[in-house]
Amino acid sequence: MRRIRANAIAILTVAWILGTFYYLWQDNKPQSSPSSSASQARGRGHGQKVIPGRLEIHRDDRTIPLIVTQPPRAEQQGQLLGSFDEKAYLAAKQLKLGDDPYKDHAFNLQESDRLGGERAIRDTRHYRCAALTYDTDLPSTSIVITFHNEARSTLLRTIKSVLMRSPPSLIQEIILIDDFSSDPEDCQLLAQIPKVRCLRNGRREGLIRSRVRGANMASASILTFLDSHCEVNTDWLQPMIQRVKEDHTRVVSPIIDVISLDNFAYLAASADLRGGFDWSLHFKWEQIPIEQKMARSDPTQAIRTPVIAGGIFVMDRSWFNHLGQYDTHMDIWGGENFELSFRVWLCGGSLEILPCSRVGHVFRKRHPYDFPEGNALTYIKNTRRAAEVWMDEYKQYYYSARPSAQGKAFGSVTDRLALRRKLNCKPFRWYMENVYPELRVPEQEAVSSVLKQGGLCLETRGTDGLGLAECRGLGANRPQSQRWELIEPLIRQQDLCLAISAFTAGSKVKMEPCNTKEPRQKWKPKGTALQHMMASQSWEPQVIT
Ligand code: UD2
Ligand code: MN
Repeated sequence: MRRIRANAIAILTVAWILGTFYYLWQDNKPQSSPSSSASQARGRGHGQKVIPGRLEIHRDDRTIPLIVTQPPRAEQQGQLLGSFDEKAYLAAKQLKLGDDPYKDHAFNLQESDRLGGERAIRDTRHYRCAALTYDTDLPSTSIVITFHNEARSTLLRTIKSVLMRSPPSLIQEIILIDDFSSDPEDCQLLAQIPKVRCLRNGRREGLIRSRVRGANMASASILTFLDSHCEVNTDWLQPMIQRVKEDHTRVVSPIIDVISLDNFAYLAASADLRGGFDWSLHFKWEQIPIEQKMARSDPTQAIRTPVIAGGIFVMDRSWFNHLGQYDTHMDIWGGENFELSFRVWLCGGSLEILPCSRVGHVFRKRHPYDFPEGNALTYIKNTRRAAEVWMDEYKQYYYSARPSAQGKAFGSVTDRLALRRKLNCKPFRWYMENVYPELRVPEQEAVSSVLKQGGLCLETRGTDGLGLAECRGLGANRPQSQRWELIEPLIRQQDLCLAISAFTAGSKVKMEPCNTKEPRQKWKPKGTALQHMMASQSWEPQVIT
């Protein structure tokens, strides 16, 4: 008996070793034709696809540090750029000796120019992304890039990286909108590149109206927006078009990698971030909430995001038009990303970040261009419009966080409110509860009170017990157990909330972990009393602040 067991263990061990070797060999097998995208496995499965020159350094949750995307071979260059003379274009505008390389663009122009029209960059995706496959009949896209006095080298790298690192069949056209840059020649010259069209604004419009102009002349069914100082990475486009093809109401963006404004190094951004904001409508990157992070078993999965950064995203053209494009009364820069994000979520769509799509962007510390109405006033006008149209009663928190916005001109929002009604969009409360529950309503809004019934005060006892007792202390001397925070619709004590036990008459109240989605925890003030919002009976303690 013992020998049989020993034999079985030995056989299993050998099988396991062989299996491991086979797996590693499979993963490491060289590919026959390195650059052929046709060699990609078909279908949407997770079929084994082997990457050219891939080195076997897999560290889970890390990117592969040793793969760089290849620049195109010399013979491809001709086809890529047609009659466009890259050398002459770049040479015509060079930094003069002694000039400050940061002055005109708020990044180091000397470093950018040194790189020229293209370069190899590191493939920053999680290694599992390379094994994903996409439909072979993905629809093509019109790329829309608006620019105002962009540096020649960064703009050309944006365009060339798109042409080099996208399957040609997916690029219908690249539409450039020159937003009244000082030199009209950039637009004329770049339009010599195959697939590139360039429109020049007759006056400065800002990025919002410029993008709408670009979108209106697009001929593909899908729109892709890019800033004018990006470099797209390997297979950046397919994941985004795939998601939009599967559901046209999705608006998707890549992980935005960082191109250093000083030395132009291409740096991988964290894959655990999503877009968020504070009540002053200041955009920030934030960690994915821990529960969502724990639930993510597949690092290639889309990440739901409350807002997008704004510059780089893919959206179905009909859906963009149906939802009202952009608010074209917003000027120059800023706020349009909130307006679009709120509108998409509230009017039936969703926003996501796709970790398998990576695009580098030069993040800057200041605007290198002027704002005709001033930077601050323009940002206030744009964000006020977003708040007035979409934020309902929550706009009060925007005004408290940005008091300077009060009384400032923002024009009429009648048309946008009509659009919101026409599209039958949800209230902002829905967004707060379902999309961005992590955005806390400011604490100062909380009223700390006692809850009185029949002359006695409601107090917590132990971990979740409740009872009525003699009221003790006044103001700051009031004990914690009798101190309640009313943050509509919740009645809180730290992380616990007052809830009814059941929706039946006479049911008791109890304490449980706060959850804004839990109907048993929802209360509303009614005169000096509190009433449960859903229950047929009402439990009405007196509130004394
Ligand atoms: C971020 C977005 C940007 C936009 C902005 C908020 C990313 C990577 N970038 O700011 O796309 O959503 O937030 O409004 O998410 N431009 C014009 N006309 C102007 C001003 C700017 O065409 O009057 C162009 C500019 O050349 C650039 C784009 O608009 O291509 C965005 O401007 P930015 O790069 O200064 O904005 P950024 O990246 O700081
Ligand atoms: Mn930018």
